[in-house]
Amino acid sequence: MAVYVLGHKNPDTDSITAAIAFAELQKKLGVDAVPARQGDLNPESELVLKKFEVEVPELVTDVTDKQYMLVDHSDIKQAPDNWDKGELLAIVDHHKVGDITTPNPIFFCAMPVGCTGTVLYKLYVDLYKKEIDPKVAGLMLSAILSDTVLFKSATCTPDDKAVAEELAKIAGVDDMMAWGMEMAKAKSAVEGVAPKDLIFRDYKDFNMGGKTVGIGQLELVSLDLVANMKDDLYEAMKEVKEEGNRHSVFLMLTDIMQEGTELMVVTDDPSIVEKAFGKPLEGRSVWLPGVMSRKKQMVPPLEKAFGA
Ligand SMILES: [Mn+2]
Repeated sequence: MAVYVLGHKNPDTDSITAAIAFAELQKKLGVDAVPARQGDLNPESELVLKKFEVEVPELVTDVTDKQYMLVDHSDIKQAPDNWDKGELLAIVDHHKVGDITTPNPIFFCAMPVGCTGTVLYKLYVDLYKKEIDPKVAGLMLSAILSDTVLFKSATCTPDDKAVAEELAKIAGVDDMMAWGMEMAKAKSAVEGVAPKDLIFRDYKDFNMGGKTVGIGQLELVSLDLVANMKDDLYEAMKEVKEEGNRHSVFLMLTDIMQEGTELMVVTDDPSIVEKAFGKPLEGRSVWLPGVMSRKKQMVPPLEKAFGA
């Protein structure tokens, strides 16, 4: 029976490539593993798969009666539909431990590093002593560059950098920073994309103190790229909030060159912003210098503010 390997909903490059890389590792261990994705590829992931000539994983959004493994998440809100009606065999992650549980013991490996790709490298090399195929190494390297925002994110650790250098050698990527910039430009492509699609491009729902809180993020080489789209984005955020019965919707407009985030906010409780970030909302947004990571600089202070 095939074992599906899945990243989170609204997949980013790490979720797509980690599914492929972990499935490849499982195959080397004799498991009939199939990489899958829970949604469409973003422009950056498309570029990455094209560059390393790797096929797009198949779409799987429901795991009823399936055996499966998760990468890059362990939160129910980001997991496939009917996650509890299939058999979960493994989780490889680099986030806080989520709310998924299992009736049986499983393989569970999470590390506080910048990318699932870094954890997978350690599984390949340290735990299972398997070779990484050059194409797969290229995917894992790309995920590290993406998740750590070219090593600038607060989530980036010395391990991520060291592993990226090893992977670049295996993949034959001579100038990884140049490749990272090429990816960042693809990630920044916003022109002609519907506002709601931009919100959902890299979006996660969280349960904070019993309330549904959505956080989207656009990583941009310049905020100028969205300067004349903010009205439309704001309207779309209001729709997203209504449709999903959400308490709040946050959109991080992250400037990776200036290294900060303009946080746009639609919420039932505007005071939550000052509670979380020590700075009040000015109109519909607030500028947060130095903030680039949703996982490390957005989710923890918001969870605290929501009393989750
Ligand atoms: Mn990740």
